[in-house]
Amino acid sequence: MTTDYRPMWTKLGLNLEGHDALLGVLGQLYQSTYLSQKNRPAGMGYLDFVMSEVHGLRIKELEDAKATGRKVVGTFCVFVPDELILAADAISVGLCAGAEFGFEDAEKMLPRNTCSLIKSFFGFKLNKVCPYIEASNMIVGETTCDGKKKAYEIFKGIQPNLYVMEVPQMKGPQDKELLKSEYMRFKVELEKLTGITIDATRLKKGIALVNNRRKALYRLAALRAANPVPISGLDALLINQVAFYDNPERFTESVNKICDELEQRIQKGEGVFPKNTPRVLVSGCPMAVPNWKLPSIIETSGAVIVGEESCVGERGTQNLVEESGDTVDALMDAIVERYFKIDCAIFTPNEARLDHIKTLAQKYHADGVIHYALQFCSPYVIEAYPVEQALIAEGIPTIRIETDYSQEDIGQLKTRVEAFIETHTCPK
Ligand code: BJ8
Repeated sequence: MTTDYRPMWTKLGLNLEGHDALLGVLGQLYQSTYLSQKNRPAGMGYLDFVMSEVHGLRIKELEDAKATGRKVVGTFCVFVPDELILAADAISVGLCAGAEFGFEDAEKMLPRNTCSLIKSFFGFKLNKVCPYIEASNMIVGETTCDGKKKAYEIFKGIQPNLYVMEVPQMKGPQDKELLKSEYMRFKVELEKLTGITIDATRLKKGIALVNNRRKALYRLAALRAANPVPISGLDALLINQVAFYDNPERFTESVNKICDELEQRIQKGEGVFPKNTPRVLVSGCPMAVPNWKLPSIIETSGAVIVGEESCVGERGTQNLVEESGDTVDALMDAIVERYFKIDCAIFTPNEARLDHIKTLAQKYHADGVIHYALQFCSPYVIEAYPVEQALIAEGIPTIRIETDYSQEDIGQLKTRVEAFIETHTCPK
């Protein structure tokens, strides 16, 4: 960053010392994890730029938009429909945090055995180091896992503009009705916040914007089926992570440019790793920036990641919203229809997720699946067993990994991942 953003950060109420420390760690980690990779597509330069300005230029864009009367809405879950936020001419930003920062403070309010993702956003808030939280006019929580649901009750005390949306836990007709009523309630809340009435024209525009972003991400995902793989799993993960922060039009255009380049690579038989490198699908909890620990271990252990069954990945982007409706009600139904299919582990039963994992493993020609769960995340830790059984039944090798945001288990994880790759994935 060349511009001095300190006055902006001070105005947002950030703790500059803590924020400097966080940016320092983030910069070093990015250097060692991302910039050290070989054969990266040239188009990743855009992502490098976005990351170098993630607390700078993007925040300035948000602040400039706010100065013209627009609002910023921060979210923690892919159940919160960006379509509605955009239809209200607001800006949506993902708030999930992926760094072990401020955990000591978080643990004064939360039990130690809370998942790292929750402790991280508490740590960021308590230490005032996240400009996205501080720039948000409204923050949306949801009743997904028990950890988040109960943590939001405490979070509300330090973040008064928190709004909580109810998310069903089953997939019956009454659950779909609940989701629709919650989306209608959210629509009213957004209208109150922005002073804009969400009509069918605005809603259609919001739907098209988000669908286009999804289509670009599907295009990217499909290209990873090639052998050799044209882009690393780390870079593909970063693209999926940045989707939550960036301007949707600019992001979509940049991803499509990267896809053009990847198509050329495939035509020329060029890959980021040699042909026949063992291929792995990662499945499980979402990975927020800068949680790159496991992907980095996998891709420095002789394998390439070819897909993510994750909310920062294909669980979050699968299925488009039907765009043909002409009334607010029809379009809201179409939104509900799409989001109701999300197969997060908070649902019971959750057979659809098992099918999705098998489909992705086949589609991307994965030699094995690494199931990733954050420690103390009951939904994903418990669902790891049925996932494992479903994959074994299909003859797909799998391993369960449970970890957190600390760096202490890197050596142990690397040993397990290397053994898995050596034993279960045979180069084709
Ligand atoms: S739709 S995965 S984004 S809830 S890791 S906080 S589940 S204890 S993040 Fe998620 Fe929405 Fe589901 Fe996706 Fe709880 Fe687990 Fe922590 Fe988690």
